[in-house]
Amino acid sequence: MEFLLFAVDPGSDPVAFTFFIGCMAMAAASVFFFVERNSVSDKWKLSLLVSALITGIAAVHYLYMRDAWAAVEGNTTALRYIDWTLTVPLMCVEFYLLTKAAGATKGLMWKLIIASAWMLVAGYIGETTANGDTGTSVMWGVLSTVGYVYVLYTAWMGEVAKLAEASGDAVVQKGVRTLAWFVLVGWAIYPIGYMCMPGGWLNTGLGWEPSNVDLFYNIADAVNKIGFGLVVYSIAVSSDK
Ligand SMILES: *C/C=C(C)/C=C/C=C(C)/C=C/C1=C(C)CCCC1(C)C
Repeated sequence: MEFLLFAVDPGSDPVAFTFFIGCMAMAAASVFFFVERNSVSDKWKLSLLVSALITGIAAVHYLYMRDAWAAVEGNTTALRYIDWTLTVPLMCVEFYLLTKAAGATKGLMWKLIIASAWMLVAGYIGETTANGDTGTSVMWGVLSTVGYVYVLYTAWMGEVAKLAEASGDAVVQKGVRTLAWFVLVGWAIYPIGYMCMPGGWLNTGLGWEPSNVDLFYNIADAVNKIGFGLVVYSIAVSSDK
């Protein structure tokens, strides 16, 4: 019992609390997207299923990460990156599905997936090998950012943006632009968390605790995974009207 209370009491351990609430929110979002699949037209069903998968995969990982946090405080890195390696490519698939009618190719989808995989592999190496060394942390952080900037560029100015423009569909244009904002603002929360690691810039510069790594990642995941899904849902609903 004590264990359970510890994990849901925001006062004694705010990070543990965000794991708990994150798990519930992701699970609820999954049920919502999955059930709402039935109320949108056929062409949107796959997009809503992908939204449900993203939050569903996260819900399961949060269940395990919450336990890992309680048992070996802070050591959630492997689970975290497994979660991201599955869910971030699915977000790239969402961009592809939205712009497919306007001519998006599988090639575009794979470019986004490879860039985001690069971003995650470099981030994982940084988190697991830096061991308090600022140079290592910064080097892998910068290498990771190259992948991030590629996705950002594609969503704002590159192929995805051009295809949305060419679609001539105001709902798709607005939706893709909103998702691009998520990539610009929501995804930018992750490097802030990364920089809280021992040796990271915010850790050495401002003295931000390494426990903030998980706090920022949990907040970012809730914003991005549930937010992305809701945007896709609202695109489907408005375009069906
Ligand atoms: C659902 C999970 C998502 C949307 C995860 C996104 C993760 C990132 C955008 C991570 C980015 C990073 C950098 C840009 C540099 C430092 C290392 C990372 C991996 C934290």
